[in-house]
Amino acid sequence: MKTEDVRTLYVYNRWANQRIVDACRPLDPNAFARSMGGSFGSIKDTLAHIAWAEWLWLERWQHRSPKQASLPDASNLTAIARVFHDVASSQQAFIDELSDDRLGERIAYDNIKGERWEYTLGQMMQHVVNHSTYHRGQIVTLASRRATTRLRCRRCKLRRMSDDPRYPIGKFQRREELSASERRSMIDDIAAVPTRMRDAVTGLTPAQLDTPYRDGGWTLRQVVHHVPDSHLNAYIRFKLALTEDSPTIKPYDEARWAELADTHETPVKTSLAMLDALHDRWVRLLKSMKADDFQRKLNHPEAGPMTLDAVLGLYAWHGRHHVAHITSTRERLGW
Ligand code: NI
Repeated sequence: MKTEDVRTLYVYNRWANQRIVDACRPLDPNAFARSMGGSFGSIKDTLAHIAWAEWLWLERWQHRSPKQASLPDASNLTAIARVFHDVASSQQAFIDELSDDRLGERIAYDNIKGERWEYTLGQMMQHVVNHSTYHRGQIVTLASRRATTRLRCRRCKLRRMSDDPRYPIGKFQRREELSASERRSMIDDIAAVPTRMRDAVTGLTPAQLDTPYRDGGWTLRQVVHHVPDSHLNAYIRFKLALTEDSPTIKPYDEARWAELADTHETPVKTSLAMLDALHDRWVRLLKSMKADDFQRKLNHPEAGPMTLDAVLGLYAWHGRHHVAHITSTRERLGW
């Protein structure tokens, strides 16, 4: 961690806090303070917790260990917004005096319970932003549970992302050519799917797996089995396009596949094992491809000609999309 990184991180943090405070302004005070489950229950208390934690850590950076476990006044948005403003000014003054050496300095403090802890200043400063990001995410979840308390955040598309349960991460945006770093990050997304899917279903009971992710939608079990169905096709499409000249690929009827008996009868763990094995080979193949290979095309009878960059983007989105069906259902139902 360098001073420059800290500066960038806190510019982002200030911007994100401001966005979330602004997004709360149109909420009526009842919706703002209503308890809806989650760590702190209401949007107000979650927001107050973020502001309090930023204040508390700022104190600790300066070798103080306050024991105050909440804000003195968190009665309304104006009071909380004032704390954000004051803390951000003091953080900025602190950051202006910062040096790379100081970031490595170890600071001991007593937490609220009086226990002694010690971290480097750099670790503490990074922690604060992580912590605020985590709870800002909770506020978005709380707000999206109630259509009337929807947060509007055009820049991060939060509103659109939480609007339609069919598209928890938004719709796929097709692009025919990707940069090398975009490809790397999409290949990483594909490589992560088996683990993310396993984490997403861990601890679910058979009855929970048989719950649809939305009214009239697939059950969570069908979602899990659909992903290897789809990704087996994807793997074959890549191999066809890499070995033939603009091959026409075979679409499949995903809805009818998801109704076949194996979808209902196969344990989820079988599909997780399929994903492990399939993604292992698929990711090796993707990592072996040169930039030119990603411009090879296949012909989709419905979508038309597509580059392998576009197909890569589609499946990087697709894995995240279906994992989010499960994680958003768990969040919504408090599982
Ligand atoms: Ni799908």
